[in-house]
Amino acid sequence: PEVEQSYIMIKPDGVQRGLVGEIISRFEKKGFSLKGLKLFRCPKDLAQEHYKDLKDKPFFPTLIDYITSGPVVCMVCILFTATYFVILSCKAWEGAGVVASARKLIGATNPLQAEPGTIRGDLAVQTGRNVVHGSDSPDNGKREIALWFKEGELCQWESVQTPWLVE
Ligand code: YYY
Ligand code: MG
Repeated sequence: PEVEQSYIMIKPDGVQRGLVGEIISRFEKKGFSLKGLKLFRCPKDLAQEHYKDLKDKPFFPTLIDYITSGPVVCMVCILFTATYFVILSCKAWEGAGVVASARKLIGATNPLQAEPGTIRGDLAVQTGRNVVHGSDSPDNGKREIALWFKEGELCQWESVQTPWLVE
C-alpha cells in the first residue's frame, strides 16, 4: 500500500529567523513522523521546477530569488507507516491524511489571513516571507519528494506513537 506523504520545507526566512526547531516541533507534536530531513541550498532550476505551476505569475521571479536566497530545511512527513496503513485500511483517512493536516497547521498562504495558532498566523507577516511550504495534494507530495530527495536519503522506520494517535 502507498502511504500518503507530504513534502514540507522551512523556507530561507524560517532558517534565518531561527524558527527551525519551532516549526519542526509543531509537526512532531501533531504526530507526524519524519521520513526525511536535511538542510539544503536549493539551486535555481530546482526552485523553478518545484514552483512550475506558478511560472506565469508576476511574483515568480521574486519567489525564486527568495527560495534560493539561503538554505532551506527539507522534510518528508508521514502520519503512519505501511503496517498501520494496512491495519486501518485507510479509507477513512483519505483527504484527511498528512497532506491536508499539514496545510491546516501551516495556515493560509497570506499570513494576514492565516489563523492564529497556525505556523504562518503565528510566525509570519507577508505572503512573500511565509516561512514554510507544504504540498497541496498527495500527488504533488509525491512529485515534490522525488524532486527534493534522493532514494537513499529517506529513512524507513516504525514510529511507536502510531497506536496512540489512531484507534
Ligand atoms: O501553497 P502555498 O505556499 O500556500 O501558496 P501557493 O499559491 O502555492 O504559492 C506558492 C508561494 O508563492 C507562496 O507560499 C508565496 C508565493 N506567493 C507570492 O509571493 N505572492 C502571491 N500572490 C502568491 C504566492
Ligand atoms: Mg502551493
